[in-house]
Amino acid sequence: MSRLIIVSNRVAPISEGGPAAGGLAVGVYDALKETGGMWFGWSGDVLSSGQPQISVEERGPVTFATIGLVRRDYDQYYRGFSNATLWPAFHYRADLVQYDRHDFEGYCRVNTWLAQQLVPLLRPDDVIWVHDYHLIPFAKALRAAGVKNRIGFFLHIPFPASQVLLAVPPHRELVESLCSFDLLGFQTEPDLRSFCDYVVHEANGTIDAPVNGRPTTVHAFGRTLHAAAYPIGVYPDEIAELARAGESGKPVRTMRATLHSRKLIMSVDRLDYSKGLVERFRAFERLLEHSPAQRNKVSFVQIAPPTRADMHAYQDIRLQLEGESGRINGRFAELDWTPIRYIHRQYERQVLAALFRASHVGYVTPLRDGMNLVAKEYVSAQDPDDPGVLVLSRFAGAAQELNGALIVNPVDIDGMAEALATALAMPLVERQSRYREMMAQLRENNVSVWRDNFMRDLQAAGPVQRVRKRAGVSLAD
Ligand code: ADQ
Repeated sequence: MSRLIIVSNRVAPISEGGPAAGGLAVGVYDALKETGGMWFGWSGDVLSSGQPQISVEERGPVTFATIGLVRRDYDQYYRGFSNATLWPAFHYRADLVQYDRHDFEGYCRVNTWLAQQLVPLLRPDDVIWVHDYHLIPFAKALRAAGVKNRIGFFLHIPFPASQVLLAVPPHRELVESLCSFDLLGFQTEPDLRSFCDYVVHEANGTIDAPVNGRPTTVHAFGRTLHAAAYPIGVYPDEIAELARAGESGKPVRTMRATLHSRKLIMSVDRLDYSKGLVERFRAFERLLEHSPAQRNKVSFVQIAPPTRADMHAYQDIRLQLEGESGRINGRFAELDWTPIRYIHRQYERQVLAALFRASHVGYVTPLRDGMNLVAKEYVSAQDPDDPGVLVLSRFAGAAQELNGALIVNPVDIDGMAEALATALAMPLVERQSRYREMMAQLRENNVSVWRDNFMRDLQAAGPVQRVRKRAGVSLAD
């Protein structure tokens, strides 16, 4: 049987049940621990001297193959092009895009180098699944090294509309590189449409209409490949079990004791400007402003561990949030009540699940998000007899599936404050029916379904075909 080789920028140091602030790590690990296979990528170490060496470690059914990065590579590939150019552009923040040609060269160089490190570990029938925006040129680099295996790519973040992608100077090279994969996976249909739109209108390619739910066939840059939407899921029943088990644990008991029967609004995100935290804080403030009856009756807990803390845009958002939470608490707090509890820590998955279950509202309002697993985890963790309500941004990929949520526009502060009020007052029968609808959807499209659908289509996609055009006819060789 073929081995599954997962390649991602960061190979998560995941211990079973431990904290993992990052959706890719959670989704990929859940998918891989069932099938077994190898997970290859950056160890997270940055070396100030010496040559990085691969370390290979077996942990149960998964082999972890990791390697460090030298400082220059980290700066250009990771901090530079991946996170100062691609991340803001793909989250529609063209205003935050920084571009340096040398960083793009470094990004391509590191992709080539990582691909060369992987080659000796590969077997001829391995199936290779590459993840996320750090590794767009990876298949092209593997092909240049002679690798003939099937190679798929899944983008965890949004794929932007063409006009936004054009803000990234080497947009054409990026899309051309994507076309070296055999199968491209996106989180949602709108992301897939944006990609196809670029292919047709900016790259002179063509798209065949999809047949019977099979992936779309794309012809571009002299290649034929396939593309489809594969919304990533969670294991809802596993999360429900974790939440039940964690309910009697100390963190939740302490939280309940300090709430004194007040209602709880709960948010958990990596601290990132794409997550809409400032707007979210202001909408909670608007709720308190317009509904005096809610004062001292509701607390908002925001858990947001800092990430990419060595980048300016992340330092800025952190300062801004500290200012906002201080200002709002100063305005409304009383001797026995702090309206916003803003916490920078990571928590174990069980503790988070139990906190979700103990809360009345899951408040998930990113400005843009590929999927947002927190929204799915929140619903999964609820008590079926007394479920909380999910308030969800229409710009999270999850909003395409979770019809039972109260859908909001994250820049509409009044609209979000109204949704919070509606959620806090929602009758039990309505909460239960919304919960049941969402839970059914989460069970139907869990993380195994995501993995199996992608793998089925990758196996069927076959190795990438080079297409020669002769007298208007495409011939595959
Ligand atoms: P992220 O942007 O990291 O993921 P998300 O999907 O919400 O966003 O996943 C975050 C994960 O980290 C969740 O599983 C959450 O429970 C966990 N987490 C967050 N804060 C934590 C904390 N304080 N302690 C412990 N765990 C914490 C990227 C994309 C998303 C996409 C995922 C998966 O940006 O859009 O949904 O990949 O594809």
